[in-house]
Amino acid sequence: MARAYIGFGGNIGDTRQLITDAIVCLALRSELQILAKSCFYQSAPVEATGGDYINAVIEVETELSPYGLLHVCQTIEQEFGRERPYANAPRTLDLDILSFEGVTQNETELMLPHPKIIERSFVLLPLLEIAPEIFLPQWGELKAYLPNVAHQRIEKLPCRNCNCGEKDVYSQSAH
Ligand code: PH2
Ligand code: MG
Ligand code: MG
Repeated sequence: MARAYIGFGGNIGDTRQLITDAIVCLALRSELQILAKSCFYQSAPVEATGGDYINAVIEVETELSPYGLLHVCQTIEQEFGRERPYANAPRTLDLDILSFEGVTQNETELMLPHPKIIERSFVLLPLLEIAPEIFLPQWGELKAYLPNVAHQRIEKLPCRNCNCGEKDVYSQSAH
């Protein structure tokens, strides 16, 4: 079993609902278990156009390979109406594998860990919420990079009766 982190983002439509629904789709798959989910964050577009994004991060445990998990993520993006007219275009839903156990690879289709983790507050904040001590060999402790992204506008949204941030919230409902 491998531990992986997946980032969600979108800025078209009711993104909070879309991310919630996408997480339910993931939770229904027998090949992975959701261990933790961050709160939702509203963030200014980074190197992108359009309105504010909603972002979140989840922690999963899976028997899938990195490409198997990528396939699952891309299938869900398609199901939720993702279109790719140009790079970093506004989107309904983006799922990015942020890290996958100890895997390091530089392949165009799937770079691991995601090369921009440490440059983006919309990834670092939700990721550190559910994995405060996360350490990646390439960069060391990720919390050390927070000052570098402090200028990027981001706000943690109030929760609506969810258990976000708590561990193991989905493990029972996943079966
Ligand atoms: N995703 C991008 C580019 N820029 N900015 C924010 N705030 N949130 C995102 O999810 C995002 C972005 C490319 O995937
Ligand atoms: Mg992305
Ligand atoms: Mg993506």
